Amino acid sequence: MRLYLVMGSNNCHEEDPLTVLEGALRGGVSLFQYREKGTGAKSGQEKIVLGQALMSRCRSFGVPFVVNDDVELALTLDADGLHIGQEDGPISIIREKFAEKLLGVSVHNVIEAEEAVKCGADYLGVGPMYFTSTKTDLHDVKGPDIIKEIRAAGITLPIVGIGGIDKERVASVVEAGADGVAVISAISQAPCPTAAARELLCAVEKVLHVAKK
Ligand code: TZP
Ligand code: MG
Repeated sequence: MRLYLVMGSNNCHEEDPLTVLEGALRGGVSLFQYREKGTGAKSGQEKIVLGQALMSRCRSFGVPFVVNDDVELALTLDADGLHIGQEDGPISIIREKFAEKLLGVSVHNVIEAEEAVKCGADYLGVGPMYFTSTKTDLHDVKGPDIIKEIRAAGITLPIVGIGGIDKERVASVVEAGADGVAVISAISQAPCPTAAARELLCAVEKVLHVAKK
């Protein structure tokens, strides 16, 4: 959960998504989510074909490949998991369909976090940590304090913070109790995704190692 890359084709302006993903995997991304959403997003067969190609890159690095929202696509691709939001249907029903797979849930407060835990989520995505223009239907910015609140409520499930995170902001998110960070633009828009991933991972590990001492 240390460095989670979330990405679809429209998050990559300069390079093609496969090149960006490959670079990011080299830099140490530990989990990948295929989030094909928004303007110009692929659908149907094209979405499947890109998903297969991205998944095979992840497999060659031994990194789990998770699909955003799309239950059917996750089943078609035989992905390693699915990530859902609050609007994607009852978590417990989806949990049953993905009994053997990784299930991540986006949460925005303690109540949603507790519900996701109760329904058997494997990890929580918490955000938005900071303002971001990457997501159009953005919830209110919560800041890292929401992670502290979720931890204070006794939730021990793996957590990643998401939303507007760059290398300078990693420490505040991990210090608040996250196991790692999830990013889109900090890697997909970086001039060198490998270097960007390395720096983000380094920033996460720095906090975790300090915490262990
Ligand atoms: N969910 C909450 S914020 C966000 C998602 C998918 C977008 C994160 O993108 P970025 O570029 O890392 O701010
Ligand atoms: Mg969703």
